[in-house]
Amino acid sequence: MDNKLSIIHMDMDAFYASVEEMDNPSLKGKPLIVGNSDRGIVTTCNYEARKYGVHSAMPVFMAKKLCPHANFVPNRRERYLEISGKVFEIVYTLTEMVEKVSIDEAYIDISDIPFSSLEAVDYIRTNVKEKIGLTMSFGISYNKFLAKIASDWDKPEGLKIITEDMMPEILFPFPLEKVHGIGKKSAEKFYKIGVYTVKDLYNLDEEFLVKMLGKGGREVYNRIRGVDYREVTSKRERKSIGSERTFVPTRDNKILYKYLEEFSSELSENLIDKNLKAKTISVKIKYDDFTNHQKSRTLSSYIDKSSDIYEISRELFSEFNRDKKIRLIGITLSNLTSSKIYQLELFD
Ligand code: TTP
Ligand code: MG
Repeated sequence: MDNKLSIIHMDMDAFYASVEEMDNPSLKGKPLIVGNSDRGIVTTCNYEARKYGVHSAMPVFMAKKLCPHANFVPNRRERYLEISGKVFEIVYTLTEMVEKVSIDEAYIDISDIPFSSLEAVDYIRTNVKEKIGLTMSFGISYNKFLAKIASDWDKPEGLKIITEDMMPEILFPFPLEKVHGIGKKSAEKFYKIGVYTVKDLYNLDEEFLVKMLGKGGREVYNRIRGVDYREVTSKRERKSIGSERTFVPTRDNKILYKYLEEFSSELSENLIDKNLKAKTISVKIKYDDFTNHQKSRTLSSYIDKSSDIYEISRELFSEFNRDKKIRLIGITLSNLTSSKIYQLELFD
């Protein structure tokens, strides 16, 4: 597949309602509406209830009018958070490049991992279904805006890929509010001048959009032409594992290599124990004068073997200036990924 299709948007299907059905299977097969009390609003509903026109943010009393025979259950936010955590744990075993947008939604950038978007989607979908029991939808594209549009394409259990050659026509039928950067208020301004869909918007020039939307107009102009430079930003700290030791300052390579060898085998065991592999190796040293120095290398493939770690850390170590004695040496492995995904049969 096209290498550039490295952005995935994932979104759980009818999230709160699906958790309620999972915890209480007798709710399945009938309209289900989740929301607090009669005076509250609907947080979500299952797909059966959507057929009656019920949707998120609608007052519960109105949902009752539209679909009186539905089951109504109150929100259990703690439970949804717990399940959300489990879903994201699975996603994080694939890559750290995950930008969580809400309790059930995230962008994933797979350009750093040796899998295609389709393989990544299959891995997440299969694991979430088997280990948790929920379904989700995915969009794949070459930027965030289009990946998000795609994940909503054929929910539930959807998968849609938007490629460059589909642009811009694929967006033309959409209502304006679908475009990131156009809220309800701005949409209404456009309706007044007869602009209802992305197609109508497409015919307007950039300066006019700036006049209507302010600075954001330029971004909207680009976005509907398939240009969106926003990056997937992971808030999660990068995981790493490491070993280091401080000792009587020395220049003796025999001692220093011995440490590297020891750490390599320690770290390799640690990786294998945790079902992880690493892609980045760093060697750090502290000289006798207490200055710290570090050399790193990111490999083209993931490793977990002691001999590989040792060989690369020796190479990195040889790059240090050796005029001074060394009082600390250590190896750190980062850019970790779950080695379990290597065993997974991605496609039958
Ligand atoms: P959504 O992903 O918007 O909706 P959903 O997962 O229920 O359904 P879909 O299959 O269309 O994705 O929101 C995720 C959860 O967030 C939803 O289950 C309930 C909650 N939520 C609210 O509490 N208030 C709201 O207004 C919306 C839209 C969602
Ligand atoms: Mg959802």
